[in-house]
Amino acid sequence: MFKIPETHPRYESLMKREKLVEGIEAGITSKQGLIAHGRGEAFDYLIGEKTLDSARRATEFAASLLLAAKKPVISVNGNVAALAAREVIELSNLINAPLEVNIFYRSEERVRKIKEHLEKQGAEVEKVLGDKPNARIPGIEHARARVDREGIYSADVVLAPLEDGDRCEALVEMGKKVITIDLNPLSRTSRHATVSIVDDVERALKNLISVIREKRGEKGVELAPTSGEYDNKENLREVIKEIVNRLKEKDLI
Ligand code: PTJ
Repeated sequence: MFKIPETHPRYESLMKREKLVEGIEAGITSKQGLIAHGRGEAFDYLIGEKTLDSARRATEFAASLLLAAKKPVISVNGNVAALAAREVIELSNLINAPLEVNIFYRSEERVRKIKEHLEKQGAEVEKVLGDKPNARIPGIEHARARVDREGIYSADVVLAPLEDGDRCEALVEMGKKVITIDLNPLSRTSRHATVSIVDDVERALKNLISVIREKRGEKGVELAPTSGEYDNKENLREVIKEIVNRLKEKDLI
């Protein structure tokens, strides 16, 4: 790993790049993952590399959905495995949800390596699915359609960070609640999800974990709001407003 001085003003952002490069070298991240991350970085710059209030609201709702879920599943791709393995494992244990390795640029070798990486980081072997897909998401031609019948296929709530827009739509079409984490508020994924958290994947997962811990600790917490009580498109408009206001405050527009 290239040594980045901790005093560098963009230390955290540069370390994410290093993690992805390491992910590629370890065979868990796709090369295309770097391009996808670059797009994410551009949006992160616009939001100021910190969690917006709108993302906090989305996180609150996502936490309630996950706590009320009967069968939650967390989808893991090559970028998520490189950037936030520890966080997805912690969340999986917290809400008792399996992790399902599910990748767009699929190769069986990369699926195996991601699975092994998660297990090395502490995931329980029986909790990591995805290496033996035995069902398909209807209407999707690419590899992310291939899922586990006991995992994404039969889940009622799917947390899918850095998802593909068409599959997000197909999962919603199947009647599932889809929570996504995507720095791009304009992406098809963000627009189609039940709840979109517009934030960096590592920050968003850390926030989700702490909100779930807080809600668990609360007495008599209301656990089951329906998706009707949350307007995802309205929250995405708030994201854009927050970005614009931030740029105005900085006298950039
Ligand atoms: O491992 P694989 O084969 O499944 O491939 C994973 C990628 C991410 C390469 C694949 O799913 C892909 O091509 O994704 P897209 O369609 O480029 O979408 C990725 C989205 O994630 C973009 O909208 C980015 O803005 C967003 N994004 C990138 N990095 C981050 C992010 N969102 C949150 N946190 C990030 N660190």
